[in-house]
Amino acid sequence: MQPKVGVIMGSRSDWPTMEHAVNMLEKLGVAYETRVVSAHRTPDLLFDYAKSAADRGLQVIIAGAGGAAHLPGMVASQTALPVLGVPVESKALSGMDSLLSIVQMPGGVPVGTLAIGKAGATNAGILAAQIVALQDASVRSALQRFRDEQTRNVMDNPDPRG
Ligand code: RP5
Repeated sequence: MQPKVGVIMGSRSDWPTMEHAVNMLEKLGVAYETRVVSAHRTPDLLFDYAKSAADRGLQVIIAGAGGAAHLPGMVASQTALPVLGVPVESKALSGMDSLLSIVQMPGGVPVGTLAIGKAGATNAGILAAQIVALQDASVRSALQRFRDEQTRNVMDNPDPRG
């Protein structure tokens, strides 16, 4: 299947976080591709990836990075596709560095920034699916089923003690 979502990250070390985005895309039946693309270690690859993304059929890019997390912003500078940024939890500053790097884009080049870590990656997967669902009825149905299941899980288990 032609990938509609690109899931990229600055390092293999980001995978334990970013796999949660991929897990959601799989659950929701969204075709995706995933790659390591580093803003500072492979800048030419970053430019090629971002510039060719729309022509290759991608509809949205999820970019995760930690520390001086310039990957999402640099990707956004090279494509008109929506870019969702996931701040990876860094060891030194618990992801606050990543969050502030990604969220503080100057007006004019937006990055939709998610929460630090697993929750952010999970929600990036869901948001990307919601974007794809605007033109894809089967993903729309999968999203509705996912929401119904979440609601049912809460309603069926009202006692917090288990
Ligand atoms: C960033 O530097 C990556 O996104 C990663 O979160 C962080 C550390 O990378 P490694 O040194 O673990 O490769 O570019």
